[in-house]
Amino acid sequence: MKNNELSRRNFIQKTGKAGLGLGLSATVLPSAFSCSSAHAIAVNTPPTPYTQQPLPYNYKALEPSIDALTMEIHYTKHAATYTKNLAEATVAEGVNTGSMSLESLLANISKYSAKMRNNGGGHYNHELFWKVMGPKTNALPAEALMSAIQKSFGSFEAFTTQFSDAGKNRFGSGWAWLVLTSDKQLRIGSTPNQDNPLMNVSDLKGFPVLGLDVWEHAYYLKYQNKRPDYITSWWNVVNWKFVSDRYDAAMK
Ligand code: MN3
Repeated sequence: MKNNELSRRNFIQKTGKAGLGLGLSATVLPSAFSCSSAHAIAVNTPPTPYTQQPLPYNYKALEPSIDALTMEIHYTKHAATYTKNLAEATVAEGVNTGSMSLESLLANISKYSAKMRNNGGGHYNHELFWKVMGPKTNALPAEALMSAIQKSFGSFEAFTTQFSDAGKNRFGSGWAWLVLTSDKQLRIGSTPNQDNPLMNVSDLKGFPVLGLDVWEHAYYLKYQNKRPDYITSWWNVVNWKFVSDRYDAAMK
Protein backbone atom coordinates (compact mmCIF):
# COMPACT_ATOMS: atom_id res chain seq x y z
CA MET A 1 0.00 0.00 0.00
CA LYS A 2 2.70 2.45 0.98
CA ASN A 3 4.65 1.63 -2.17
CA ASN A 4 1.57 2.11 -4.28
CA GLU A 5 0.86 5.45 -2.66
CA LEU A 6 4.46 6.54 -3.16
CA SER A 7 4.40 5.35 -6.76
CA ARG A 8 1.23 7.25 -7.41
CA ARG A 9 2.63 10.41 -5.92
CA ASN A 10 5.86 10.08 -7.85
CA PHE A 11 3.90 9.36 -11.00
CA ILE A 12 1.73 12.42 -10.59
CA GLN A 13 4.67 14.62 -9.68
CA LYS A 14 6.70 13.43 -12.68
CA THR A 15 3.98 13.41 -15.28
CA GLY A 16 1.69 16.14 -14.06
CA LYS A 17 -1.13 16.86 -16.45
CA ALA A 18 0.64 14.93 -19.17
CA GLY A 19 -0.32 11.75 -17.31
CA LEU A 20 -3.96 12.51 -17.91
CA GLY A 21 -3.26 12.55 -21.63
CA LEU A 22 -2.31 8.87 -21.41
CA GLY A 23 -5.90 8.00 -20.72
CA LEU A 24 -5.60 7.91 -16.93
CA SER A 25 -8.61 9.70 -15.61
CA ALA A 26 -8.15 11.83 -12.53
CA THR A 27 -11.25 10.28 -11.03
CA VAL A 28 -9.91 6.76 -11.44
CA LEU A 29 -6.50 7.31 -9.87
CA PRO A 30 -7.56 8.06 -6.29
CA SER A 31 -9.89 5.07 -6.01
CA ALA A 32 -7.37 2.73 -7.61
CA PHE A 33 -4.54 3.83 -5.35
CA SER A 34 -6.35 5.20 -2.33
CA CYS A 35 -4.54 5.15 0.98
CA SER A 36 -7.45 4.39 3.24
CA SER A 37 -5.97 1.91 5.67
CA ALA A 38 -5.00 3.13 9.10
CA HIS A 39 -1.48 3.63 10.39
CA ALA A 40 0.58 0.71 11.61
CA ILE A 41 -1.25 0.58 14.93
CA ALA A 42 -4.70 -0.81 14.26
CA VAL A 43 -7.33 1.11 16.21
CA ASN A 44 -11.09 1.20 16.19
CA THR A 45 -11.58 4.91 16.71
CA PRO A 46 -13.12 6.96 13.88
CA PRO A 47 -10.69 8.96 11.70
CA THR A 48 -10.09 12.57 12.69
CA PRO A 49 -11.61 14.98 10.14
CA TYR A 50 -9.50 17.63 8.42
CA THR A 51 -11.94 20.33 9.50
CA GLN A 52 -12.13 21.99 12.90
CA GLN A 53 -14.97 20.50 14.92
CA PRO A 54 -17.11 22.56 17.34
CA LEU A 55 -15.65 22.89 20.83
CA PRO A 56 -17.59 20.38 22.96
CA TYR A 57 -18.17 22.95 25.75
CA ASN A 58 -18.12 26.72 26.15
CA TYR A 59 -14.99 28.79 26.72
CA LYS A 60 -15.68 29.14 30.45
CA ALA A 61 -16.32 25.45 31.05
CA LEU A 62 -12.80 24.59 32.18
CA GLU A 63 -12.40 27.45 34.66
CA PRO A 64 -10.62 27.89 36.96
CA SER A 65 -8.08 25.42 35.54
CA ILE A 66 -8.11 27.08 32.12
CA ASP A 67 -9.55 30.58 31.77
CA ALA A 68 -12.13 31.52 29.14
CA LEU A 69 -9.92 33.98 27.26
CA THR A 70 -7.15 31.41 26.88
CA MET A 71 -9.66 28.86 25.59
CA GLU A 72 -11.16 31.33 23.12
CA ILE A 73 -7.84 32.48 21.69
CA HIS A 74 -6.47 28.93 21.67
CA TYR A 75 -9.46 27.53 19.78
CA THR A 76 -10.35 30.42 17.43
CA LYS A 77 -6.82 31.64 16.63
CA HIS A 78 -4.10 29.08 17.24
CA ALA A 79 -5.97 25.86 16.47
CA ALA A 80 -8.03 27.40 13.66
CA THR A 81 -4.82 28.52 11.97
CA TYR A 82 -3.37 25.01 12.02
CA THR A 83 -6.56 23.75 10.36
CA LYS A 84 -6.46 26.47 7.70
CA ASN A 85 -2.77 25.89 6.94
CA LEU A 86 -3.30 22.13 6.79
CA ALA A 87 -6.02 22.66 4.19
CA GLU A 88 -3.63 24.76 2.11
CA ALA A 89 -0.91 22.13 2.36
CA THR A 90 -3.21 19.26 1.35
CA VAL A 91 -4.26 21.19 -1.76
CA ALA A 92 -0.71 22.21 -2.65
CA GLU A 93 0.64 18.69 -2.17
CA GLY A 94 -2.19 16.79 -3.81
CA VAL A 95 -3.57 14.95 -0.77
CA ASN A 96 -7.03 13.54 -1.42
CA THR A 97 -8.60 14.24 1.96
CA GLY A 98 -11.66 12.24 0.96
CA SER A 99 -9.71 9.00 0.67
CA MET A 100 -6.74 9.43 2.99
CA SER A 101 -7.39 9.67 6.71
CA LEU A 102 -5.48 12.28 8.68
CA GLU A 103 -4.07 9.41 10.71
CA SER A 104 -2.63 7.81 7.55
CA LEU A 105 -1.21 11.14 6.42
CA LEU A 106 0.57 11.54 9.77
CA ALA A 107 1.91 7.98 9.58
CA ASN A 108 3.58 8.94 6.28
CA ILE A 109 4.42 12.53 7.18
CA SER A 110 8.07 12.24 6.08
CA LYS A 111 6.83 12.30 2.45
CA TYR A 112 5.42 15.80 2.89
CA SER A 113 6.52 19.36 3.64
CA ALA A 114 7.32 20.97 6.97
CA LYS A 115 4.07 22.92 6.56
CA MET A 116 2.12 19.66 6.37
CA ARG A 117 3.97 18.24 9.39
CA ASN A 118 3.50 21.31 11.59
CA ASN A 119 -0.12 21.93 10.71
CA GLY A 120 -1.25 18.32 10.28
CA GLY A 121 0.11 17.64 13.74
CA GLY A 122 -1.25 20.92 15.07
CA HIS A 123 -4.74 20.18 13.80
CA TYR A 124 -4.81 16.56 14.98
CA ASN A 125 -3.34 17.37 18.39
CA HIS A 126 -5.80 20.16 19.16
CA GLU A 127 -8.85 18.23 17.96
CA LEU A 128 -7.84 15.54 20.44
CA PHE A 129 -6.92 18.04 23.17
CA TRP A 130 -10.40 19.61 23.28
CA LYS A 131 -11.96 16.17 23.67
CA VAL A 132 -9.71 14.87 26.42
CA MET A 133 -10.84 17.81 28.57
CA GLY A 134 -14.19 18.68 30.09
CA PRO A 135 -15.79 20.37 33.11
CA LYS A 136 -14.45 19.09 36.42
CA THR A 137 -16.17 15.89 37.53
CA ASN A 138 -13.76 14.32 40.04
CA ALA A 139 -13.91 11.20 37.86
CA LEU A 140 -11.09 8.72 37.50
CA PRO A 141 -10.16 6.38 34.64
CA ALA A 142 -12.63 3.55 34.07
CA GLU A 143 -11.75 0.04 35.19
CA ALA A 144 -9.77 -1.26 32.20
CA LEU A 145 -7.67 1.87 31.76
CA MET A 146 -7.12 2.27 35.51
CA SER A 147 -5.98 -1.32 35.76
CA ALA A 148 -3.58 -0.89 32.83
CA ILE A 149 -2.22 2.34 34.33
CA GLN A 150 -1.61 0.69 37.70
CA LYS A 151 0.07 -2.28 36.04
CA SER A 152 2.26 -0.08 33.82
CA PHE A 153 3.25 2.67 36.24
CA GLY A 154 2.70 1.20 39.71
CA SER A 155 -0.16 3.48 40.76
CA PHE A 156 -2.40 6.23 39.40
CA GLU A 157 -0.38 8.79 41.39
CA ALA A 158 2.88 7.52 39.93
CA PHE A 159 1.33 7.77 36.47
CA THR A 160 0.22 11.40 36.91
CA THR A 161 3.65 12.30 38.29
CA GLN A 162 5.47 10.71 35.37
CA PHE A 163 3.10 12.27 32.82
CA SER A 164 3.38 15.69 34.49
CA ASP A 165 7.17 15.41 34.42
CA ALA A 166 7.06 14.64 30.70
CA GLY A 167 5.18 17.91 30.21
CA LYS A 168 7.36 19.94 32.58
CA ASN A 169 10.59 18.64 31.07
CA ARG A 170 9.66 19.11 27.41
CA PHE A 171 12.05 21.94 26.51
CA GLY A 172 10.35 24.72 24.56
CA SER A 173 7.02 23.94 22.91
CA GLY A 174 5.46 20.53 22.59
CA TRP A 175 3.14 17.89 23.96
CA ALA A 176 3.09 15.24 26.69
CA TRP A 177 1.45 11.94 25.77
CA LEU A 178 0.06 8.71 27.07
CA VAL A 179 0.24 6.30 24.14
CA LEU A 180 -0.74 2.74 23.43
CA THR A 181 2.16 1.07 21.64
CA SER A 182 1.77 -1.42 18.79
CA ASP A 183 2.11 -4.26 21.33
CA LYS A 184 -0.71 -2.71 23.39
CA GLN A 185 1.45 -1.34 26.18
CA LEU A 186 0.94 2.07 27.80
CA ARG A 187 3.86 4.44 27.57
CA ILE A 188 4.46 8.08 28.58
CA GLY A 189 6.56 10.49 26.56
CA SER A 190 6.64 13.86 24.84
CA THR A 191 7.12 15.32 21.38
CA PRO A 192 8.49 18.70 20.23
CA ASN A 193 6.52 21.39 18.40
CA GLN A 194 3.33 19.90 16.87
CA ASP A 195 4.77 16.44 16.26
CA ASN A 196 2.79 13.52 17.60
CA PRO A 197 3.23 9.79 18.20
CA LEU A 198 1.38 8.83 15.00
CA MET A 199 4.13 10.39 12.90
CA ASN A 200 6.73 8.14 11.33
CA VAL A 201 9.35 10.79 12.21
CA SER A 202 8.55 10.71 15.94
CA ASP A 203 10.83 9.04 18.49
CA LEU A 204 7.75 8.34 20.62
CA LYS A 205 5.42 6.07 18.65
CA GLY A 206 1.97 4.78 19.46
CA PHE A 207 -1.71 5.62 19.46
CA PRO A 208 -2.32 8.79 21.50
CA VAL A 209 -4.75 8.05 24.32
CA LEU A 210 -4.19 11.31 26.21
CA GLY A 211 -2.32 14.46 25.16
CA LEU A 212 -1.38 17.67 26.95
CA ASP A 213 -0.48 20.89 25.16
CA VAL A 214 2.48 22.55 26.91
CA TRP A 215 2.96 25.39 24.44
CA GLU A 216 3.00 28.74 26.26
CA HIS A 217 -0.13 29.79 24.33
CA ALA A 218 -2.02 27.09 26.27
CA TYR A 219 -1.39 28.67 29.67
CA TYR A 220 0.55 31.94 29.58
CA LEU A 221 -2.32 34.38 30.22
CA LYS A 222 -3.21 32.74 33.54
CA TYR A 223 -0.02 31.02 34.62
CA GLN A 224 2.69 33.07 32.88
CA ASN A 225 5.98 31.16 33.24
CA LYS A 226 4.57 28.64 35.73
CA ARG A 227 4.01 25.62 33.47
CA PRO A 228 4.04 23.19 36.43
CA ASP A 229 1.07 25.02 38.03
CA TYR A 230 -0.87 24.77 34.77
CA ILE A 231 -0.19 21.04 34.55
CA THR A 232 -1.21 20.45 38.17
CA SER A 233 -4.51 22.25 37.61
CA TRP A 234 -5.08 20.60 34.20
CA TRP A 235 -5.59 17.19 35.83
CA ASN A 236 -8.87 18.57 37.28
CA VAL A 237 -10.36 18.91 33.79
CA VAL A 238 -9.27 15.65 32.19
CA ASN A 239 -12.35 13.95 30.71
CA TRP A 240 -11.65 10.42 31.94
CA LYS A 241 -14.84 9.09 30.37
CA PHE A 242 -13.63 10.10 26.91
CA VAL A 243 -10.06 8.95 27.53
CA SER A 244 -11.21 5.59 28.93
CA ASP A 245 -13.54 5.01 25.96
CA ARG A 246 -10.72 5.90 23.60
CA TYR A 247 -8.45 3.40 25.32
CA ASP A 248 -11.11 0.68 25.20
CA ALA A 249 -11.70 1.28 21.47
CA ALA A 250 -7.99 1.13 20.72
CA MET A 251 -7.61 -2.13 22.66
CA LYS A 252 -10.30 -3.94 20.64
MN1 MN3 B 1 -2.01 24.72 21.40
